[in-house]
Amino acid sequence: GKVRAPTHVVSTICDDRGEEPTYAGVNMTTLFERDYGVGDVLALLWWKRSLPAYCTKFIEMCVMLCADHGPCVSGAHNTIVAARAGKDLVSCLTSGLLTVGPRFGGAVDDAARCFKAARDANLSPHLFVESMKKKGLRVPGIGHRIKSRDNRDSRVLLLQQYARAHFPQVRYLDYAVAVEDYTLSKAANLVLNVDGCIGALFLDLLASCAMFQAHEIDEIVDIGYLNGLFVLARSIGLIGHTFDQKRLKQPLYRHPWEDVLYTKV
Ligand code: Q5B
Repeated sequence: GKVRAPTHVVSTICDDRGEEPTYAGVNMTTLFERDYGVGDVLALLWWKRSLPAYCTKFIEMCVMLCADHGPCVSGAHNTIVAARAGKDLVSCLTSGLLTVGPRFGGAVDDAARCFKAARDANLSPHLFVESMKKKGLRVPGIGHRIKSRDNRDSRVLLLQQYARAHFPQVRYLDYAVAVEDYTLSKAANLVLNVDGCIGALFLDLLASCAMFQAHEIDEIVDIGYLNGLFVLARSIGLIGHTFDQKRLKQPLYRHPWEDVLYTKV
């Protein structure tokens, strides 16, 4: 009988063997016939399904709003230093991307995990924050270096406005905002930040768009898809910073002595 030779790779998202490549079964011609955008392509390649338009528009909003946040943030700074050291595009990009983590841009998954666990367990925002404090942990998705109660992050406001107008429900966002109410009573910069807002709203999207089963939502949160949104978005800005530095022919960066405290302690 027929014996299938064992394969070394299993792949389920994209097939390039036919006349046209397909993303989760949708060929290139169809993408354009249906006027699909980047949000639709992301949904096909990340979740192997088409999502309703309000979801793909939200995904595109996340990508647009997180594309850059100036030259002073960790990622852009690393990219700029690498570009000024004469490195190639991929090195400059990855130098910046390597700073994405629990403090900078990479708190989206942990925010989603924490808000989901706390909200699903009916833990009050007060108890949730205090339980994190007892464990010596910062609340992911809360806090910002320059944003505060009196200097709100317009990205967070825009995402909230959109979700409140278009999502069937926003129970995780409401929970995150209640957490923020409590943390703001402690310090003015403990706002719901862009990572936390995307984390909470993605939980709302997954829970209410009727395209994911409960075990799939758990898997998405567990695997950690959502930092991918920040990485994808910020790559646009980091590539921009690389070209900016090269176009401006900026010299090798050296940090000024006077900005370093040289001490033996
Ligand atoms: N405290 C973001 O801290 C930052 C606390 C907290 C409880 C918290 C901090 C934090 C969680 C991780 C997170 C995403 C490091 C941020 C982003 C993208 C960005 C970036 C940009 C872009 C800022 C002072 C006191 C201490 C702390 C307490 C601080 N955060 N307590 N839960 N979450 N957040 N990251 O200002 O008693 O004095 O020891 O880790 O969500 O990355 O634009 O810059 O688009 O590029 O440096 O927006 O909040 O404050 O470290 O001096 O702490 O507040 O324990 O208390 P700061 P620190 P105490 S969005």
